[in-house]
Amino acid sequence: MQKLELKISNGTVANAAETFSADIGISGGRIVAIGKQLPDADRVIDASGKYVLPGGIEAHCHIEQESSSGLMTADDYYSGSVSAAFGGNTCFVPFAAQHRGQSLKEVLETYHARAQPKSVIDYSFHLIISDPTDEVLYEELPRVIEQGITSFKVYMTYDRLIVDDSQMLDILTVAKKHGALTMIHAENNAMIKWMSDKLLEGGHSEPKYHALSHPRTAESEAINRAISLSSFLDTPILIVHVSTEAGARIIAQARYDGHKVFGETCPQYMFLNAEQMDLPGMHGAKLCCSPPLRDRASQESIWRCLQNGTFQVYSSDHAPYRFDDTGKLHAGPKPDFSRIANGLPGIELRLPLLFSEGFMNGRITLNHFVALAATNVSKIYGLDHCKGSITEGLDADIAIWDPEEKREVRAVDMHDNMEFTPYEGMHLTGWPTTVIQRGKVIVEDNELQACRGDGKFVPRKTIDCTGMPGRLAPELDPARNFGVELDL
Ligand code: DUC
Ligand code: ZN
Ligand code: ZN
Repeated sequence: MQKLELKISNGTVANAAETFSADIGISGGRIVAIGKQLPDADRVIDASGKYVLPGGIEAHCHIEQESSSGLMTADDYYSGSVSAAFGGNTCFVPFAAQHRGQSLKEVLETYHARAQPKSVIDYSFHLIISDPTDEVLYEELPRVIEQGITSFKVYMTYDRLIVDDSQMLDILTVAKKHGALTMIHAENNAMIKWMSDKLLEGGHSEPKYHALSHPRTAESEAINRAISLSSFLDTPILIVHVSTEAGARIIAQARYDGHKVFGETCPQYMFLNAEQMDLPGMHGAKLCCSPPLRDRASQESIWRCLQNGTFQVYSSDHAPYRFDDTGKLHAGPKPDFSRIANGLPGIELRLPLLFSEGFMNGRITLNHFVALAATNVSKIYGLDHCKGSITEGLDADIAIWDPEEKREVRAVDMHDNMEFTPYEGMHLTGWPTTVIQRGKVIVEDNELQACRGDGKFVPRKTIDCTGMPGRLAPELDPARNFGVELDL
């Protein structure tokens, strides 16, 4: 074997299924050898006492994205990707959001132009679809999927984004035909509006009432409906940012029943609760997100559902809005809760929180940590041909974690463009101290070693349903519907 470019020696390597002691040899940006007594290398990193893990893949974050009302997130592709890298990630999949009237071509040109010159880590996009015209559905979407953008997000709430059930069926049908995965923001729009009106009529306008205005049942009703629609067509969906036990139970039951349903949760639903929104003045706005924070019992159920596999994906839902008129308070200094920008920062802390409070505290194994950090996402979102595990032939995307490193979380130490973190003051044990992307060190000794634009767009594979359970609804199955073959 030729001389290696980089060797990581003496570490404990973990993938989603195994943990072992080995050195990793890297050349040409790929992992080329795993074992002992590897050849010499231009550079050797000694990982004694450390864990050598696949680089994290952040699958849900809002970067340099305008909301449907035109508000820009605080992070662009530079600050967002730098923050992700310091949190142990080597790849992320932010959203490219279609606003009504826009073509998908225009949307993707915009997001490629935003990401390509700035991102320090590899990236793809999920497409948000808010205007499923015939042109979008039958001309543009198939082309987008061919370009390797193989997942879409749709909203069941928000007036400028919502798709109705019939539009959802159309989108799911296209996704099924072309092998894409549909991600669903599941909340019942009417219930949220009704509750918001009642609360505001009653004079309850402070930020903490945002949590009440999104009832738990609004989430579980919409999850149930989304699963009914997708299982009717027998096409896979992923319910994003699940916050309630009721919602998680519906997902667990659907998986048990043999439907192609995946679930995602986020650190805010495990580490934070709505009581913390009861702050003086407008400070509770910092914790406004949708779905909202719930109570302590919900936090425990969400942890349990992460442990028991109901959720396969754990993402930050980083949606950074500063506590000023560029973000949270864009509608004025004292807006009612319904006009506060929704979303929390967390891209840098997603993995340190789970490593410390999940793995180090014994709630999940190291292998489960790796699955949630990278491997599950790589499989579900079609990245496993190049990323998501420490395997010969894959990209050398690696995070070296020091389990002895203890730090207090402070907003000033974060690398995003925010001035607060909801996790301020937490003491976490275990941090990613060296991060390597395609064989190049990008974070080391608390310093960024990567340049703007070092990250590359990664085309993703279509979803492979082989081995997944599921069946067509009888009404769509020619064997059971008088032989009717619908053109789906
Ligand atoms: N949905 C998200 O996915 N993120 C932030 C806010 C929202 O409604
Ligand atoms: Zn959402
Ligand atoms: Zn989100």
